[in-house]
Amino acid sequence: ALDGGMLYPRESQTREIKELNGLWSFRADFSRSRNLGFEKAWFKSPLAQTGPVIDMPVPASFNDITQEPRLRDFIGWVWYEREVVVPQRWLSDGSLRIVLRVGSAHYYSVVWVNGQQVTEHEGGHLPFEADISRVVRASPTVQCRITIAVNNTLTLETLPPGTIQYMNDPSKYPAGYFVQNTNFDFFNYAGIHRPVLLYTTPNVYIDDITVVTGFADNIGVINYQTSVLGSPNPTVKVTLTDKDGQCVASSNGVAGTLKIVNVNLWWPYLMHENPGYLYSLEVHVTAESSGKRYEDFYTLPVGVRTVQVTKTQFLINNKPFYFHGVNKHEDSDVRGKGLDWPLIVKDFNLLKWLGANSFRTSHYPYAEEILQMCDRHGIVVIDECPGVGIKDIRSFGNASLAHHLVVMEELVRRDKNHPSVVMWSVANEPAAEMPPADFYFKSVITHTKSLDQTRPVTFITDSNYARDKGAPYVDVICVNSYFSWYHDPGHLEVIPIQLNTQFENWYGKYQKPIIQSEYGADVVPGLHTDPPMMFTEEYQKIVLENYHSVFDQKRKEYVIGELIWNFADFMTAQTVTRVVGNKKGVFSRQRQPKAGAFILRERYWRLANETG
Ligand code: GCB
Repeated sequence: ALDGGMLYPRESQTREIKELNGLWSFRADFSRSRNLGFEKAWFKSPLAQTGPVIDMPVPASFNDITQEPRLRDFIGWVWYEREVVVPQRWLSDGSLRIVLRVGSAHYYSVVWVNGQQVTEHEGGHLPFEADISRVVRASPTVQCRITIAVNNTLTLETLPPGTIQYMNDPSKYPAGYFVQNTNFDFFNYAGIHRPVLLYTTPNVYIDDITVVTGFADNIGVINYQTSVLGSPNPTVKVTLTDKDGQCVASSNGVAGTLKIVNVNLWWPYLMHENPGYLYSLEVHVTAESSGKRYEDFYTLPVGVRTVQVTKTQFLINNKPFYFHGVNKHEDSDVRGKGLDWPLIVKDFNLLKWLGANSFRTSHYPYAEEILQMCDRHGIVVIDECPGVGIKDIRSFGNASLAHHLVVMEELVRRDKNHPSVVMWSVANEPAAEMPPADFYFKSVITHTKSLDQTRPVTFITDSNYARDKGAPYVDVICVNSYFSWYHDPGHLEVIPIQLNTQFENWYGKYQKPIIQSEYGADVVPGLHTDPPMMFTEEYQKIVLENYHSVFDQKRKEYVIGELIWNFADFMTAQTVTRVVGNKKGVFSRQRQPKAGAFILRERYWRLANETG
């Protein structure tokens, strides 16, 4: 079981936050062994004392910040460090916990405070934290030094998996070099990608909250469960307020049920005139512990909605929901995968402009800040774990599987309370035809369902329908296909028959609803030809139109969604098939529309009127 509930840090009457974003000192360990930092214990003294440092912004990927090719393509440990002043009242008040939290760092992290290791974490897309109260209080000064070493190496047992190759034939390579091979199509950006912060809680504190919602007629129901640590018998009070701040329900006890008369349900964007309705669930804990009185407050936004899958439909609040949306990446110029508010808000404005009601977090969990936006704006999310590129048979082994199960635990723990999240995706395009895929996906999907009984589970396949060994376990079939692109390049006329066959095969075998979870074509913005040729604006447009005509027939039967690949162009490794990245975006990497964006916009708004 995981340690702690990992509630998103929020300020309250009893909790404070201090952000540590901004400039950190930075050094990549270019030593031959790639291990000099550990050999010389760089965490023990200020980083600038053990060698040269450069400025590195946090959050951001480090890769595109400098002009150094060797840093862009670096594989191994990089070291981040900064000092922080811990407020005197935090230090002197022994009834407070001081917690250091990292939103995410890719891929493996070790964290020290004042030279003492406080935690380590595997996985590039989920948060981790450490109670550092004791370490900072032991220090004679209010200054404290935080050191984070991050390693981006991917192996057969990481998620996503990868392999390292050493090119060392001296007749070919004067210096020799390492390559990080992966089976996924995006650049392996690395560094501290999400906010780092300190926050406080009282010693008796709300560690976790889980809500499960439902409704009958106009009565909404919220079943809540809290976990309070630091006291064996806390008093828990829960109050629910609506958007206007009116208290609409309350309850006592660590677990309970709240009933809301005339409930405002949480609805997706364009399905209702008031999408993304959120209540505020305030948890108030009081307790006596060793003669002292403790009090903690935490407020969780809660949307009341249900999700259900039938043979042919995806139901939200008992109404058929059709996914007309996109696949995204956390990716942009300069900052790579670093969280960036202007970019986040721009992307939501573009989603709304498109009339998109949903996206998939291809191919890893996105920042919590993004899911909170989805909750508020009614953008429906298929929440994908970093199980992308599981292609090598050795990545189906026991160690890989065990880690995959833990990642699903971390993901469900983090995202279980988001109304926008309606389905988990445990993988993208694995080698699902290999014999071990059966046991592997059965295990991961069963485990995910045991962690969350309220949401359907899927993975995204590009395997043959007759040989896919994971498909029997999913609730919704999600299929990627690139007709007239990777197959029959240039032959737009093949799309209708091939897509039709794809749908009939999958539905015929499984009688489960289907989402077209990827389709698309690369466009170098501004390239035009007639007749349409690959990589032009015209070609993408016709690929889309041909796919859409088949979707329109099949959505009346069992196709429940279409997600374009991709929302925007994004960076990849350098290969012969990519021209400075993948160009299948309907927006450029700078978020300007290509011709395909206008096709989608017209379609999505029409679909919203027909299906919403
Ligand atoms: C896929 C992958 C996606 C790629 C895309 C492409 O099937 O899931 O990660 O970027 O195809 O453009 O090749």
